[in-house]
Parts: sequence; structure tokens; C-alpha cells
Amino acid sequence: MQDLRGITYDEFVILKQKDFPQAEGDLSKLLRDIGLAAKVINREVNKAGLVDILGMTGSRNVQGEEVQKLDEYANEQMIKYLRAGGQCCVMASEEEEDFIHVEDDHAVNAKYVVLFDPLDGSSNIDVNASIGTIFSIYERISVGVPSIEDVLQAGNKQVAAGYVIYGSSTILVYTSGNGVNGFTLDPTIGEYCLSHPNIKTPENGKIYSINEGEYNNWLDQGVRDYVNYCKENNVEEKRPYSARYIGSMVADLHRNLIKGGIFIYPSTTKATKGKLRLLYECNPMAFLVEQAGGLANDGKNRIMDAKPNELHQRIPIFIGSKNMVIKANEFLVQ
Ligand code: AHM
Ligand code: MG
Repeated sequence: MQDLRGITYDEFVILKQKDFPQAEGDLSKLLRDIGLAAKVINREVNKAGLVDILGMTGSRNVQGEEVQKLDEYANEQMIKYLRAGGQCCVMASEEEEDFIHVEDDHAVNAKYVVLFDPLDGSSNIDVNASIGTIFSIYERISVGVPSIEDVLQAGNKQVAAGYVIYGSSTILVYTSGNGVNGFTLDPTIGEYCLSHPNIKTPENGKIYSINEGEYNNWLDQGVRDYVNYCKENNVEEKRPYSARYIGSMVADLHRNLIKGGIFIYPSTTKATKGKLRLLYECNPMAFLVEQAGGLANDGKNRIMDAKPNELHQRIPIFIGSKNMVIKANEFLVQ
């Protein structure tokens, strides 16, 4: 197979389009629009540490402009670039109560729906930990005026999904259903370059990621039993496993995707249906992880087969290395 390492994201997306002779280039354009929005968000995220110098959020900066919260800024950029690109007729965001119908003339016949979390893990901004943008793309199913039905599609109907992690470097990872590829932003040329071709997640990992402070609040005893299993000594199975939890889904999942591991956000007494959102957090991550050879379920049923009922729906999630997810599930079935 041709070694494409180093090729830019934009070139790669166009190259992959050739695998689908009927493709008209709209999805490629849409993916590039998202990449562009993420570059603009990345620029602002990189300046986050300067906020104290330039002005606190909610106050005025030295130019007398209102300093915006980064998650609001990220939301605006995603909407702006997706709207300008003209490839999507419907958008939905964690930051918006309702879905957005793009009514601009150039988007009237647009065939895509984009759901996104513009800046996930934003509570980590202040401490300079990694955060990310997550996106999920569907074809519209409505005829005529777009409707909520376009947004409430099961994850198994996604045509593409991905995330951008703003970390020690900025990496865009995406799938369009034919494997997973990662591109690192080279700030000197302003391009994402293929750095992680054909990502496969290890079937057996050694990392478990869960907010263990909630140990006593997990609704399911099986989750406690599984976590205790992860901590037990077992030379053959190379246990105890390592606990790693940043509290930023993109960062936790990116690490586990590369190194192998399981990420769990279960039902708790406070979040009885889990905390994370099905449509723009769990489904896109599930698509990526499955494409990389892993699994994602709610403890029993596949995340991508869940039927969405509302835009901001939550769901418990067990996601990551195949054998770890299977093992964790065994503890839940009493
Ligand atoms: P956010 O969308 O408000 O940023 O919340 C989602 C984040 C995820 O990134 C992370 O996995 C989770 O919340 C952490 O939650 P907790 O602090 O309860 O462990
Ligand atoms: Mg979020």
C-alpha cells in the first residue's frame, strides 16, 4: 500500500473521495470546513494562558472588546465555518438548545447534518490540560424543510465522525467508515499532516479510565466489581491495570485509542442515565473506536444502535479495547 505519511488532511480527504465514484465532493468539502474551524479554535485555545494578561473572560480586553468564554467562541466558529461552507442544512451543538436550520440560499440543497461538541472538557482550560472538538456527520433524511428527524438518527447511520484534540500538539482524527486516520497540525505550514495512518486500537489494554471519586455513587455494583478487578494483582493478565483519568473525554479516549484501554462513564446517583451525550459525544467516539477495532456499548447494547429521542440525550458508556469492554460487560450481567 502506498505510504501516505506526511500527506495533508485536505489532500487525503480528496484522495479518499476517489474510493466512492458516486461522491460529488460535498463530504470532502465539509470535512475540510471542520478542519478549518478547528484551526481557528486551536489558535484561540493556544492563547488561553494569556487570558489573565489580555483580560478575564466576561471582562474587556486591552482593545476594549468583550473577552469571550472559549467554549462559546468555539461554538461560534463551528457554526460560522459550517454555514459558510454550504454543505450542511442542519447543525446541532452541545452549546445550543435547539438544532439550527441553515436557511442560506447556498445551503438549501445541502445534504449533510453535522452534530458537534465545540469544546469538550472545557473545565480543563484553566489548567492547560487537553480539550477537544467532537463532530458527527449524517446525510439528511427529510425531504423539503429539514426537521428534528435529521438530527435524531442512530449512530449506525453516521457517514463520518471525528475529533480534534488540542494537546501538546493538535491532532485531527477522523473516520468515514473505512478505517481511522490521525493528522497532526504542523503550525509552521498551518496544515494537518498524516501522522497516525490506519489507527488500530489494541485488543487488550492496560488502562482503565473512570471518575473513581464517584465509586460509591455508581448505580451498578458491577462497575465497582470491575474496577476492583482492574486493581487486583494478576501476573499473567498483567494486572493491576493503570488508572488514567483526565476528565476530558477527547484526551482520555485519544490516549486509550493509541495505547489500549477502557473508558467508562456509567450511571451514577447524580447522572442516572450517565453524563455524556449520545449524539455528539458518544456516537462519534463509538464510530471511531469501532472503526479502530474496539467496542462501545452502554454496558449491554451497542451505542451506535441506540435510538435517539432527544437532542441532548445522555447515555452510559463503556468504550475502548475490545476484550476490556467485553470483560467489563461480564461484571454487569449478574
Ligand atoms: P462537558 O461537555 O461539559 O465538557 O463535559 C463532558 C466532560 C467529558 O469530557 C469528560 O469525560 C466528563 O465530562 C468528565 O466528567 P466528570 O468530571 O464527572 O468525571
Ligand atoms: Mg461535552
